[in-house]
Amino acid sequence: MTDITGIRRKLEKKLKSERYEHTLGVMYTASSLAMRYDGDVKKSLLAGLLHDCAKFCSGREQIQLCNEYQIGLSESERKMPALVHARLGAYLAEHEYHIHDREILDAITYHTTGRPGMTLLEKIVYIADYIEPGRQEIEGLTLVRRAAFSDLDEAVALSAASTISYLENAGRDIDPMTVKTYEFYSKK
Ligand code: DGI
Ligand code: FE
Ligand code: FE
Ligand code: FE
Repeated sequence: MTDITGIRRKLEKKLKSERYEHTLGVMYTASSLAMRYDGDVKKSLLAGLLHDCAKFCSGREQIQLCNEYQIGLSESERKMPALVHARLGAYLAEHEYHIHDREILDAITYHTTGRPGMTLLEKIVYIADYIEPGRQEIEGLTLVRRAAFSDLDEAVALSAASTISYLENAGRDIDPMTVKTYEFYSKK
């Protein structure tokens, strides 16, 4: 039996309060989406709770930890430290929080870039991260929130599109996987 309360206490200590609040928002939003789409509520809670568990330290420290734990990073991940917490998070979920469910670990791994052909749980966490109630109101958020509860794939396409235009405007590199996610879900 997984001790959700114990994991919550541990994360509350490790994460900054805003990050912890975001984590709870994603956890409850993910569970609501699971209710809507007949997903696994418990797995959604856990994946939401742990999705940003690697965000207790900076991108640079996350890369150091990856080296230490021999987590091989892709070229994109070395170039874009913002992506690293997803892969490191899945590792920590397994080795520090003792989650061995592959579906949950994959949902953590792909929560930032998404990927084509995501499982229901992967889509739930990807979208919950984007729409949770504490998220700053950005253009189009209302639309993604509405889509999330009527057409989950449409919501994935909208949120990937919005992430891409945000990164373009900010002049940041875009991971090829982020683009593949958009292409896959916008064609559906
Ligand atoms: O961890 P969160 O802030 O809750 O959200 P996230 O994991 O979805 O995204 C973390 C950051 O990564 C956010 O600033 C957006 C950014 N990001 C997402 N896709 C890409 C990306 N950054 C780069 N450089 N390239 C991407 O493709
Ligand atoms: Fe994240
Ligand atoms: Fe996200
Ligand atoms: Fe997040």
